[in-house]
Amino acid sequence: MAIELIPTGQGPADLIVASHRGPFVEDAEGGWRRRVNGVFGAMEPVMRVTGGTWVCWGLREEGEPHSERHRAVIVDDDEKFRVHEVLLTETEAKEFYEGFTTESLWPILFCFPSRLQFTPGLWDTYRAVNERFAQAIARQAAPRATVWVQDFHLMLLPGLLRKLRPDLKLGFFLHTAFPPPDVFGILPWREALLEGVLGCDLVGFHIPLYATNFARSCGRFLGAKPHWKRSNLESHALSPTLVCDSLVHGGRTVRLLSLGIGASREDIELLASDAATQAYAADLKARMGVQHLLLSAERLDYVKGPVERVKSMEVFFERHPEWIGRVSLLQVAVPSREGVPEFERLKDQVHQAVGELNSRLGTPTWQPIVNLGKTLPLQELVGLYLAADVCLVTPLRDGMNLVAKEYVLCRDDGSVVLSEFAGAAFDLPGAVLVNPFSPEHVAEGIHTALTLPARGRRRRFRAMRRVSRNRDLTWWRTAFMGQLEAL
Ligand code: GDG
Repeated sequence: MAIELIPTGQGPADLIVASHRGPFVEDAEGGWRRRVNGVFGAMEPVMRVTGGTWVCWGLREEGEPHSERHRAVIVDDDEKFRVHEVLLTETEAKEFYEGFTTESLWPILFCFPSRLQFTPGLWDTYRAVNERFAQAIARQAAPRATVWVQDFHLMLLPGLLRKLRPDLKLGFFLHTAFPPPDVFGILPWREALLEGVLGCDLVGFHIPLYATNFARSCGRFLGAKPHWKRSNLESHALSPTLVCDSLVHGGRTVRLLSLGIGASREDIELLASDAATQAYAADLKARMGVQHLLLSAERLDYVKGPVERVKSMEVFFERHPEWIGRVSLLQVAVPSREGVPEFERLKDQVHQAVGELNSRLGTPTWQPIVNLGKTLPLQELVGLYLAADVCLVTPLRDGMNLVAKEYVLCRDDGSVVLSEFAGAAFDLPGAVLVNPFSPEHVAEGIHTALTLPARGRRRRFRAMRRVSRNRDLTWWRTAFMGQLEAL
């Protein structure tokens, strides 16, 4: 798909999607490429269908007279939607993104309080950026327009918008996990963040547990009144005993929705059925020269557990030496938050761990792990899905995890070894569930996946495929927007 962005005038929009950044990055030659990230990867196909205006942050050039930039997105010669950038200076962007959201919000939402850092002043930047978004949206939204806010970077935005434009219909979707109140409560700004989200009419989460945790925090810190129901969910590491579908706060009712995001089925299936992708996959499998290829693909991030996964591979080969020389893991680690010291250190740790394992067990013709520290074109990634016998998805915690769902959409057979702490574990019943904190447990999960009898494996795969096909991105968008419009 050829993408072009051209400057255009602003007009009132009936649908506005807001996220911290936009889906495209300009390259050195003035062309545009897609940003690799679960949120943008999901919302761009949504906007191609719905149209509307995507409000996000852009970087302000030195001395640039305007504080905002408005462009039309042309995909294959058709205008699909608009992108409206709120321009931040480099310092504002750094403090907002690498600062507050990365060092304070991210570790708390994923339950890693020991990684939390507080730098004085960053909260003020976070609030100021949310205010700038609110003003930009308030100016552009048509009367009674729908605004759909994405993710934790903009938690204050709904509350600010409700004050500026009470006529708007406001939805919010949290793409991350949401922790129990004991962990969320560590944030000194917990009340303001929750108040901000409760400015919405509808708040969406991937799974009921996150909605439950959010509602408990709203009850504890704001005195909001959640409406509880006993859950009839199957027993699972992520199943709460009580679920909440609405809460009352400040005289208003806010609906909560659990709606696991699905993969962009048309885009993925189209690439998987392409003869060039299939030829690439067959060639890759032959060149790797192993009986079974394992695949992991993710942004390089500690929540995805990349170092723990290398340890699990080591334990796997120690406990099952019969697989040495017959199994390799191809690990794609897309650079993420480059320049942030914590993430740079993680890259070094992964390289070191992979290097040590490869030099200890590898041979001139075989390596336990092949590590690719770059972004692949989507077609190549789909080629890897086709080539891999097992998809290894072992985040320590994950909101959903689309890689698992995309892998399943590409194939008729295969296995997914899946962390029981990824939202996807709730949606993919046929996966081999593992505890990613335990290398022994993951090692046994990999062995199980490789030795499942063919009939049982196909039955499990069919169960996952049914869910991934039926609850794809179109289903998710239609369900969320349908609920929001109905309020
Ligand atoms: C958040 C939450 C939640 C991966 N490698 C390459 C590549 N990818 C694409 C995949 C997939 C996406 O990136 C990653 O999806 P995740 O689900 O892992 O998303 P996160 O970035 O962690 O984002 C997550 C998600 O939001 C959606 O709500 O599931 O839990 O953390 O789509 O295809 N794409 C390309 N090259 C790669 O090498 N082109």
